[in-house]
Amino acid sequence: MHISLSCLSKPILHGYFRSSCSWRVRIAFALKGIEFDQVPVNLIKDGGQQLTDQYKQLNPMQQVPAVHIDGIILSQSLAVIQYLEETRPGPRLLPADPVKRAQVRMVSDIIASGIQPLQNLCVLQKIGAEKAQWAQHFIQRGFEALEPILKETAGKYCIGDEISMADICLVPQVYNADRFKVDVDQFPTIKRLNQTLMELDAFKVSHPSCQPDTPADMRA
Ligand SMILES: N[C@@H](CCC(=O)N[C@@H](CS)C(=O)NCC(=O)O)C(=O)O
Repeated sequence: MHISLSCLSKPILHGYFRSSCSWRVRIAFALKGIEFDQVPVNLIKDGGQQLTDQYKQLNPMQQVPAVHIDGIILSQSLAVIQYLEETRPGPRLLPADPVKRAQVRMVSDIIASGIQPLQNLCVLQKIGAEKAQWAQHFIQRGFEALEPILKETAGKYCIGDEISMADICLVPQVYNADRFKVDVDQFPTIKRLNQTLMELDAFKVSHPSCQPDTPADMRA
């Protein structure tokens, strides 16, 4: 039997403690019980280490995360999560039922395409002085769309009672909402789901407050 050596080495996550997209990948690794190494890419220091020519080789979009796994480099957190789903055992992150699976993708896309990109660092840097209001506006607008959808789809978690990629997207986005002072109390379903999910080990161990590159003054 031929086993590729690259499949035997631990995946490497190039990420940043406070990046919501890096956190998504950390949660997926934790839920699947996959050990991985982390290489910090500081988005602020040195003008942004994601902007170096060296890092651009890993992710031409010059964003984190980039994941070295099975001999390939993958960027885009949802592509990474779906690759893990298709290649690794462990709890399913996309439901078997096509309707629920579509709902998981819908909620994940609202966050990953409709909210997070609008409050991304490189966007806020272009906005300048109004950046906090800008980020707050688009998170607020996104959560106003998400709340009624989740009210319909949620059970214990975002879609029914099984943890999924939607939950992996939700929790880091709520963290960003707090950072930009969006009042999450306006969104009772989002708030309840976030609280329930934050009780789980996979969400706790992957939290920005306890990563290898978390600065001392932000450690929990
Ligand atoms: N769609 C990408 C988005 C990646 C992304 O936006 N990463 C942010 C951190 S969460 C980043 O690296 N920002 C750096 C910058 O804007 O310069 C994914 O899901 O991985």
